[in-house]
Amino acid sequence: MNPNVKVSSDNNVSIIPTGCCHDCGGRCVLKAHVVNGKVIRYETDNGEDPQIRACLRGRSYRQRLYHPDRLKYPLKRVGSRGEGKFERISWDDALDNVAENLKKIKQAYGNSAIFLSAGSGNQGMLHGPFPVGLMLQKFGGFTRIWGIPSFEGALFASMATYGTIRTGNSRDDLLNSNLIIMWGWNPANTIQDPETSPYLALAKEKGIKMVVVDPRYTDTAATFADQYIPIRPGTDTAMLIAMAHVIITENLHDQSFIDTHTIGFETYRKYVLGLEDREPKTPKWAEAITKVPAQTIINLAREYAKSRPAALIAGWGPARTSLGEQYSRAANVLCTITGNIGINGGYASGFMRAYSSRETKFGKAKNKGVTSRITLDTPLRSGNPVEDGALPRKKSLYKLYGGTNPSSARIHYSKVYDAILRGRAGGYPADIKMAYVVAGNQINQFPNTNLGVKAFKTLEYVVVHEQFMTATARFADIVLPVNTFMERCDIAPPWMGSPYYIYLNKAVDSLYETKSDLDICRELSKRLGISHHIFDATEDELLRGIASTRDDIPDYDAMKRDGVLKIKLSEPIVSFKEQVRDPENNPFPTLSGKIEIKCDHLAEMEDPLVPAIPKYISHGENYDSPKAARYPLQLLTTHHKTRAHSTWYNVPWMRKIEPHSVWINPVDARKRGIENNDLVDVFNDRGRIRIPAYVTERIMPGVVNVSQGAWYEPDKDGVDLGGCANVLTGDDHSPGGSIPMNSALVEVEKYISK
Ligand SMILES: Nc1nc2c(c(=O)[nH]1)N[C@H]1C(S)=C(S)[C@@H](COP(=O)(O)OP(=O)(O)OC[C@H]3O[C@@H](n4cnc5c(=O)[nH]c(N)nc54)[C@H](O)[C@@H]3O)O[C@H]1N2
Ligand SMILES: Nc1nc2c(c(=O)[nH]1)N[C@H]1C(S)=C(S)[C@@H](COP(=O)(O)OP(=O)(O)OC[C@H]3O[C@@H](n4cnc5c(=O)[nH]c(N)nc54)[C@H](O)[C@@H]3O)O[C@H]1N2
Ligand code: SF4
Ligand SMILES: [Mo]
Repeated sequence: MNPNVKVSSDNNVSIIPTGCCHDCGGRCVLKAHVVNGKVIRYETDNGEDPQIRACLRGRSYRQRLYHPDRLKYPLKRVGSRGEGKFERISWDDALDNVAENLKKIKQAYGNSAIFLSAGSGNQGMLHGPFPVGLMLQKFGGFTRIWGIPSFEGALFASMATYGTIRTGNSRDDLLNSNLIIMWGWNPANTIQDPETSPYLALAKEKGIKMVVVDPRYTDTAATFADQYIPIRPGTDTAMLIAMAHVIITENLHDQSFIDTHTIGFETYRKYVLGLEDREPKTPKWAEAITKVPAQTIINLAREYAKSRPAALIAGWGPARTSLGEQYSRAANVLCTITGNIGINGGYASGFMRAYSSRETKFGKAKNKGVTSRITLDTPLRSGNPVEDGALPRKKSLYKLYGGTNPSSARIHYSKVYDAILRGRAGGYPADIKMAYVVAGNQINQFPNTNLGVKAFKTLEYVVVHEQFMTATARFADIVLPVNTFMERCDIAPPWMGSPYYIYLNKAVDSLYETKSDLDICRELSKRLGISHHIFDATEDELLRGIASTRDDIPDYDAMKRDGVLKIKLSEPIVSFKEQVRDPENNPFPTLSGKIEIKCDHLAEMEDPLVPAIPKYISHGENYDSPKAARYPLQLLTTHHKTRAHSTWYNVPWMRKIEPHSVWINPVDARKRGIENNDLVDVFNDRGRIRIPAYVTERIMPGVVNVSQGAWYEPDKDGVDLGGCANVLTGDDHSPGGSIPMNSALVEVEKYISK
């Protein structure tokens, strides 16, 4: 019998410590109660604090595991591409087909024609895209993306300002703050590590004031906030800069912190005060842009500067706007000039990683200072033969450890469809002929879905590893059915920075004919004539090997037995504590060794849209764009509490909790004759979706919200009856890489059936 299995008193039920690890803001403990090879219920962590308790998505996992629509057998396309007509075939035939087509494409066009669409569906360290990437690497390489939709703007800003992504504090440190500002951050829904909401609840009990700045009155605002400030999307940079104006003009900034730890304050001060452009960035100036009353801006600025230590947590949502990196830079600089960095209860914002358990012991040396000086002529190495030798992108912060995906062989996330359609002739580094999709729902989740449909129709070959017939799987030539984390073992690191690991023990045998991504690659690698020890080793040997690269996993077997390893910290993690306490011996890992309010590496990009200091520049589909005349509403495409992207959308319990809808303010609804629950069309030049309206004051006038992840289901006229937000989003990106998924202009009208 499996030594991990705990047998309960009635002797029929085995309780298997496993977990949940989609890309959902958490990674949580699930204890599967198994009877006769079937999960009959789940429990979660009832152990010692902090408990890593699963949310309702994890608790509903039986409905996903045993969903009648699980893909059961390999499928081969019989209709035209995207039509969704398939026939069942054997594994041998399916794998032969994939191997043959990989070889054919490689021979005809070279490896760069193979696009690996590696999604976020499995966050375990062994399964999911990892074995596929390795296999394709051994096969001669593949083309991939740069520009992570989650956080590319915040990542770029974090590297430019601090030279690192490790800028967060552990959540227990929130209790040391006098004020917590949650800016475009909604952890009551997006989790952001399972211990975040419990610590926010403790902070509230302790009487710590909390402020939320968001165009929506979120569940976080409703649950925790003492003050809620609605703001027009895409304009946060203006408010942050106006707060700096108040702080500087009222002499509330921390001059000695600035003198010791930063460079470039004077340049920023001149911009803020308008000494060069004759435009002082006053609260009144910002009020006209943001719709936040000047007095509210003044009060928040004073309160933040005077409440030290105070935590300004700048979420990634507002960085998913046009020029989103300016917002993150402006927030980082506000944390800096108030001296809220490197101290308990303060917060640096930035990328916000706290505990480093995602990084191996080998990776840790990276933060010790800049060691390599890469220039624009330095050929880069990556291990992926298609990328090897490529030069850095000029706008990649390439001198900073390649922290923002410097290779010019990659294609930006937003531009994959355009690259498929135009290839090298359009200036892209590859002519893509096939897509290898694993653990992702690209058609649904990449911006500009209708362009994606057009692009995918032109591909010669598409293979998809999936658990369900997603919008993307419908475009495949071959669909390979994959098992879930209940049906195999894996290790999951935490989301962002809580100190623990989850060990996911296999709870039941693989259902139907499903296999793991790793097992599929074992079979395919034989057919492709490639070898790597990973394809020969057992799952347990591989997981043991992964664990051995971490110095914070002392006992693999204990972790496997318990299903969770909670790492005890002697004190809260506070990023930059050493840099602030002893700057002589601990430079910041930037090029100057200081926090860069002004970053010369940005200036070298010679692009006015990425200035050396953070600036408010209205850009793209902002509220004041000429397009607003036709499409006057600003669309947000937030992360929905009942799903992780498109995952869980087909789980009935989750759909009941909060049906998919477009949030619209009563003022905007009334103008358009729309009442609550009316079926409405949300549209722009890129497409049209048809879903019910949720008429609510929880969203500010002028703004609507369609949470991302609902399944794309076009009717015969191309109207998406599923309500996929990306039918409406554009395929641009800013120079720093942020993807403007929250900067799309739309109109809404009541649907009247003909
Ligand atoms: N339930 C759930 N949790 C998740 C996920 C999920 O799909 N579902 N996905 C996970 C993943 S992969 C990621 S990357 C993270 C994403 O986490 P976030 O990016 O933080 O999540 P969002 O919901 O997109 O945005 C957070 C808040 O920002 C607000 N916002 C959007 N634009 C603006 C703006 O211009 N200004 C201001 N001030 N606020 C704005 C939104 O209204 C929203 O309340 O969440 C993770 N957690
Ligand atoms: N408009 C808009 N679009 C967005 C966002 C936004 O804020 N607005 N957010 C973006 C963000 S932050 C992210 S991270 C992306 C996420 O986008 P994706 O990475 O595409 O995430 P999902 O839609 O959840 O698709 C994951 C798929 O993986 C499958 N899967 C799960 N486990 C496994 C496995 O072990 N193996 C295999 N082969 N498949 C598995 C699931 O069934 C699911 O279909 O979406 C982005 N898209
Ligand atoms: S969906 Fe995420 S937060 Fe919810 S139980 Fe699963 S891992 Fe935890
Ligand atoms: Mo994400």
